[in-house]
Formats: sequence, structure tokens, C-alpha cells
Amino acid sequence: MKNVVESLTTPAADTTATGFSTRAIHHGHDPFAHHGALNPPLYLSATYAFESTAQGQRRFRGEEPGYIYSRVGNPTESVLEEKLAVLEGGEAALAMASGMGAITSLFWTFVAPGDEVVVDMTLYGCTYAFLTEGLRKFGIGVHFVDLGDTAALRAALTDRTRFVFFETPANPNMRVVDIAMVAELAHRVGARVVVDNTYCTPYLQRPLEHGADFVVHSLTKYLSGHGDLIAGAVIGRREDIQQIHAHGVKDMTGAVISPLDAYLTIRGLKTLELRMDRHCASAAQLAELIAAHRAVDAVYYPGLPSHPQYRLAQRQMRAPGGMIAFELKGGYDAGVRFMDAVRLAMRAVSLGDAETLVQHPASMTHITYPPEERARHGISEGLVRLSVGLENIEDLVVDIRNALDHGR
Ligand code: 7XF
Repeated sequence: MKNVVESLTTPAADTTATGFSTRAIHHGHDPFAHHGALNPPLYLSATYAFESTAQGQRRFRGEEPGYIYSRVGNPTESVLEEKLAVLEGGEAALAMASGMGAITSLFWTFVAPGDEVVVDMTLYGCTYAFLTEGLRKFGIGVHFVDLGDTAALRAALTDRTRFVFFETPANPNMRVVDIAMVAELAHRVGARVVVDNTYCTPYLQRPLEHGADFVVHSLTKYLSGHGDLIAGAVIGRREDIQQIHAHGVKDMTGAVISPLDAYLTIRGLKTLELRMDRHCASAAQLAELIAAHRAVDAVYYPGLPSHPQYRLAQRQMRAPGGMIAFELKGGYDAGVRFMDAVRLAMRAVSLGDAETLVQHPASMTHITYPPEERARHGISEGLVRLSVGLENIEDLVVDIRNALDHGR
């Protein structure tokens, strides 16, 4: 089953020729090849009939384009992949069953016992668990480094380092990592750079343009945008994506996206730019409100000049995003009072939904870290995380201010 991806996706179009929303809406689907249907058809088929035995054999050998079986490709999935590739400015994309499916499929495709990976000190809890309990169990060295510390990164890189992996901004504490700097140092030892771009989406940040080799996403979040599915993706060079497709997903993880979830993500992408602009504008306003409140000890939002990597964020991101983390002066107990006092915001994990979501990383998304590791990785027990939704800002201001008053 060689060349499956190559046979199914057209080369990425010139990403600078049209605006972001135009590409998100139009790229990858020709209505006139589908009876004029503006929306790509939802192909609910596990398998595909061959006109002859010889044709089936040619497809299995990768000598003829076309679909075989939906674990190795589905036409609805292909439309989504074309859009994701062009939006991130990559050669090819592969959509998968979850963000974790994308991350694990990428690593399992390329690493072998004895290899090493260098990862940032702050990561989403299940990514941390995969690295420490998954990769390490199979003899792969995993080194946690503060990627803001150039000397520490240099010291951690060896000729056995296959990947440097990080999120920017990091979940949950919003640390921002310099993609171009990490890429330059990693490439010197032949390591490849993977950026989890879930918090930003390609509208706010395109890591491949800064030298990264792969972008991974949880499509569950902003890209699908409505909190109604779990999906993920990886974007990169065609040859690499083809390998993840033909080995990582087909033979190892089986983390295949469902055609319905691919369809819903395509629908979500049509409004991504609009939604992100609103998420960003509301988050900027709420971050200032939170920073000015006397119950608050610290706010982590890359759009505030007090953020430690404020200048880097200005350079690297189109806008500072829709996520805010903060600590109240009263620590954990005050955080719980804040969370129990919100009325409009929902107490829920996940992010990037229309609904504003509030959660407590230490006991929820990052519970996979042992407590002492959480402290070492910069995830404090009192940290509260806010995913700013699309509600009217006036209503959000009332809700958050009221809840902060309870957090004193
Ligand atoms: O497998 P998923 O689609 O849930 O994606 C995993 C994932 C990967 N990267 C980042 C930066 C993520 O934030 C996630 C999922 N995070 C959710 C959260 O932080 O709320 C998961 C809820 S436990």
C-alpha cells in the first residue's frame, strides 16, 4: 500500500494567493465534480469496490490512485486533509481519530529503542503520560527540558535525538516557546521538530514557516470548534506523512478519523477565522479584567506585557489566542471558589468551544503528572484555566468579575 497519501491529495496550492478564510472555505473541494453540492459529500463506506482484480492489485501496490478501505483513506477525510495542509502551509496532512492518535501515530512511526526525544517541560497531561509511560517503556529516552533555556536545550540534544516536541503556548500555563530557535538547534544534530499547534490553529501561528518539520493538532478544539467530536491531525512533508499513514496509522495505532467527524471539522473550518478573531478579542479583554482584579496573584496571557515571553509571542503569533491561565492570591481554595461561582462559563475540560470553559489543571487535565513533577514542570496547584468562548463579552465580563469576587 505505497503512495496512498500521494495518490489521494493534490499538491498544496500557493498558500499566499488567497486569504485564510477563502482557503478554509474553498480549498480541496470542487462542487462541480459532485453535482454542484457546495458541501463535500459524507462518504460512509468502509470499503471500495474494484472494477477488476487487477485494479485492486494495482491499488494495493500503490500503482494506481484510488481508495481501498477506509482505514487507509476516505474521500471525506481527503478533503479535510487538503484543507489542513494548505492552511498550515505543509505539503500533506493526515487526519486522525484524536489529538492523542496523531501524536502517538507520529512517534510510533519514526522512533526505535535507543532513540531519544527532547520535549518541553510543560505539556498536556496525556501527552506527558504517553511520553513517560509509553515511549520510555519501549527503551526510548525522553528528556524534559525548559525549551526557553537555550543552554539546556543544547545540552540535551545528541546525535540520537530524533525529535524535539513542544506546545506553544503550552497547556496549561501559557509558556511560549521560540519555534525558530528550537528548530535551528535541533536541525544541527539532525533532530526533527514537532509543534503541537492546538492552542493557536494555523490562523494564529504557522510553525512550519518558522522551521518546524511537523505540526500536530487536536482537531477536537478550535479547528472543529463546536465541541461535538474528537479528532486530530499531523501536517508535514509528503513523504513523512505518507509513512505515518502507511505504517503508524494503518498498522500500529489504527487511529482513523470517522468520516462524519471529518465532515464536521470541514464545516467548522469555514468559520475558523471569524471564531478566532472573536475568541482573541474577548480573551484580551478578560485577561485585562482578571489582571486588574485584587483577588488575582498572576495572569498568564501572551497578550499582556507582563507575560514573560510577550515579545516573542508578538513576533510569532498573529494574536495571543483565546486561552488564559491565572492564579488567585488564595491559591487552590480560592480557585475552587472561583470555579464554583461561575454561572455562564461551564466547568469542563477541553477548549476552543463556543462555550466558555473553566477547569483546574492540577486535578483535571494534568492529573497524570505526579504532584512533585507538576511542581517541577511549572504547573501550580492553584492554577485555573479559562477557554474563552464566543458568548457576548458583556455577559462574560459580568460572570468572570462576579466569580473573581468569590475567589477573594
Ligand atoms: O486526543 P485529543 O483530541 O483530546 O487531543 C489531545 C491534546 C493534544 N494537544 C493538546 C495541546 C491538547 O490540549 C489536547 C487535549 N486537551 C484537552 C484539554 O486540555 O482540556 C483534553 C481534555 S482532558
